[in-house]
Amino acid sequence: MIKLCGFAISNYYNKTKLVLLEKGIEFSEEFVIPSQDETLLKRSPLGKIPFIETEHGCLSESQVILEYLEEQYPENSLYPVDIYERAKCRELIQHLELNIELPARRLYKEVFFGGFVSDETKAEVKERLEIGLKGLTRLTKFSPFIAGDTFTATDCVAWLHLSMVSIATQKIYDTDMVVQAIPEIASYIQMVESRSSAQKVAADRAIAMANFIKK
Ligand SMILES: N[C@@H](CCC(=O)N[C@@H](CS)C(=O)NCC(=O)O)C(=O)O
Repeated sequence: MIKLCGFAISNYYNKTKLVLLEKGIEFSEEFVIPSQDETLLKRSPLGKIPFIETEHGCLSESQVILEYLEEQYPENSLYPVDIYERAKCRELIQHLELNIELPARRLYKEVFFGGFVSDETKAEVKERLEIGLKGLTRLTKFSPFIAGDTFTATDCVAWLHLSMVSIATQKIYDTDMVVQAIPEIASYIQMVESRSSAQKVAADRAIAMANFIKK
């Protein structure tokens, strides 16, 4: 059985968990905090989460994990049949991660962990996000799902990352840059959150967040 390792506050962990739930794959979870501990580095090369444990060994990097799960468990596919459409889903995922989530991540220290981000970094991130979000809207369909008429792996990624970026930009810039770029985002998020898989991920995330704040 697949073991998902990490913690439920991480959007990369939750992306992987949502995919496991959507595909109906049996899995267990192990609470693991990122670190440079030698035992962890043997399981995850940079000490990051998430990673999974398979019958063959460990696997890190959430997108690689998604692709592995799709190939190993082809039932309940989360990609379109058409090869070009599949690639378009992956193109959207790559944009979401490289051009939106990754720049926004530089704000998380202040948004979620009580740290401080310099004004220079905030200005740099804002510029990158404006470009990234504008670029994303040249690819999104919202008809009603992000890549077309079917729920795909891209929705698993978009729901988690765009929600985080929305929270982060509201807190840092006093404006929701996601809503500004994508007016239909609220109804889209609501639609994804009507799925039982997303509800489970959100409920577990709320518990993890409450435990984190208590500490
Ligand atoms: N590209 C990685 C990103 C994973 C990642 O950055 N995870 C964060 C938690 S959300 C982490 O482990 N951070 C600890 C660190 O950067 O050392 C993936 O897709 O899995």
